[in-house]
Amino acid sequence: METALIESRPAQSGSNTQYDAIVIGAGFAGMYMLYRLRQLGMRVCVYERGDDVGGTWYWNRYPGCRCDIESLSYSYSFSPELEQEWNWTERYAAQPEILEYAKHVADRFDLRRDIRFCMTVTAAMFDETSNQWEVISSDGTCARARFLISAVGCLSAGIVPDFPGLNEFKGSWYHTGNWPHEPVDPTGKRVGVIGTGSTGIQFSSAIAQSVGHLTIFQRTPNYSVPSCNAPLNPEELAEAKSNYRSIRAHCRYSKVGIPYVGNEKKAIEDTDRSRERNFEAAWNGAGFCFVLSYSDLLLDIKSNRTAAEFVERKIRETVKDPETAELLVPRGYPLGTKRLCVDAGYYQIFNQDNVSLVDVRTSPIESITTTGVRTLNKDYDLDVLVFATGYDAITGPLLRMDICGRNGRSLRRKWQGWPQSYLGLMMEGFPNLFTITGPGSPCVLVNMIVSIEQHVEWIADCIASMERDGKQTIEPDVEAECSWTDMVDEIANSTLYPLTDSWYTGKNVTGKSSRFTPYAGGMGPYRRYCEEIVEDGYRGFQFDRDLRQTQGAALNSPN
Ligand code: NA7
Repeated sequence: METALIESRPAQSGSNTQYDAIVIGAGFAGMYMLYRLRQLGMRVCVYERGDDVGGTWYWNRYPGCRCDIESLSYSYSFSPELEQEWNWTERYAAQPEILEYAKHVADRFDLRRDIRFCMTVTAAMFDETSNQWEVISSDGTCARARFLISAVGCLSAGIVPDFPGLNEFKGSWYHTGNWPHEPVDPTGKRVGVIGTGSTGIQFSSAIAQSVGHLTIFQRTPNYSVPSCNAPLNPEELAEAKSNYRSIRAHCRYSKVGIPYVGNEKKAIEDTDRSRERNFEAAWNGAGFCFVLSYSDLLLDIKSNRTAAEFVERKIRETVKDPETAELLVPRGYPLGTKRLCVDAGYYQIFNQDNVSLVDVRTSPIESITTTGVRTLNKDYDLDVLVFATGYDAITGPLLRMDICGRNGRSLRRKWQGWPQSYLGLMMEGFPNLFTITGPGSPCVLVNMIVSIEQHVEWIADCIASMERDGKQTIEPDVEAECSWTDMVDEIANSTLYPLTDSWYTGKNVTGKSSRFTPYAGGMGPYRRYCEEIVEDGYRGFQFDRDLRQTQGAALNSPN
């Protein structure tokens, strides 16, 4: 049964307002955090940059935008009533449907009354005399709260490369992560897309039929597999609804937070024939789970090669022009170490006369002109230019804000070398600041909603236990933080991920320190670890830390 909401005190607007907790962001993480904090009877305010809920799914409105995790598991599990009343229509939900779901959740739980929309948090300072966070927002107002919870998402700080001349472009240009709310009709137009990650691939596949001409500027080819998306029929939906509790229970302790049971076999130990059969079956139905078709694809380079060769062959078989096919074949990095893309007929669009591929590795983009894109070899005239150029992932959205903890120590400075965090949840020197899906947590490697729910519930339980025990502050020890960060690193180094430059490693951002950020040990093991820490009296955390100790730790800290 759903827990009844305890009537919470309403948030107040205006300057110098006092709350029990401030949450930054009203995406899936922020909405659920608000719901749980209200259950504790807390006065909560959520600050949201957009004018409605939804986070990633609010901003990413580009044609073709769709989740690569199946709808039945990419949804909240906390409310059985919500599960039963919502009907997903497709195996992989498109952005408009996910946004509708987010809005439905906001309505159903009356969340909007505690959300301040169109408010960007610019800075937050911890006041040690009162143990309060002071939070400054874009309108210059300041609010105070004992707890500050970041729910800013991992992929919300979009990057538009600094090409000279962009301001002079006479056509329209957009970043996919900041897509206009009014419809953009590409019909018959000359459209250019820079970037061939998940977003560029989804966007290009969706508009290729309707545009006059589509020019895709590719720097690195990606591995992409068919989504095999399809409508969900009433029987499938009914079956899932009747089994939701066991599906959710499985997801919580699974490796990736999805109901898919991966193959325990190693690719390298299988016969050629059986491997071929297995890859073919995964290609024709597994979508993103293609990467789970053997247990060692992300661990063993030889095994990985077998999967990579399979996909490379599919590309060559699909794309009729051999030169284009060769340009599309990824080289020099293992499959899946840049996030595996899931498409709706991407390779097929290159057989259309109105689609061309430009290799900007051999002929780099030099500038944007008034009429289009200038590469080293050629000018391309365009009406619309789309940047599918990705994000300053995981840490970017946090560091856009000026966050200062004890002794005025800034998070930007602390994370100059590497984002140190304990469990991806808290940082030493930043009391009562929680990060939902922060660096060092499984975040982007698993079903994001499962990851969010686990963090939100851990944070809510932690705050509830502090209330019970009369504790004012919590923060991790420097030792716990260092050893967790080392463990994240060690696990990453046992996989193939760090071999590749990607947004997982931060290499896509000029000047960003490069190391694989997420915890790659899996959702289930991570959840168990977090549970053990609580059972062990919040091992590695300190409550009501003695200030003199903190100053000592700060002096000894390299950051
Ligand atoms: P990604 O996966 O980071 O892709 C960005 C793409 O943009 C990628 O192909 C980049 O090439 C390309 N890019 C970036 N900067 C440039 C410049 N300056 N010139 C040419 N090409 C450039 O972002 P997405 O939005 O597609 O996906 C992010 C995640 O969102 C996705 O994995 C899902 O989890 C959801 P590069 O590879 O760096 O050579």
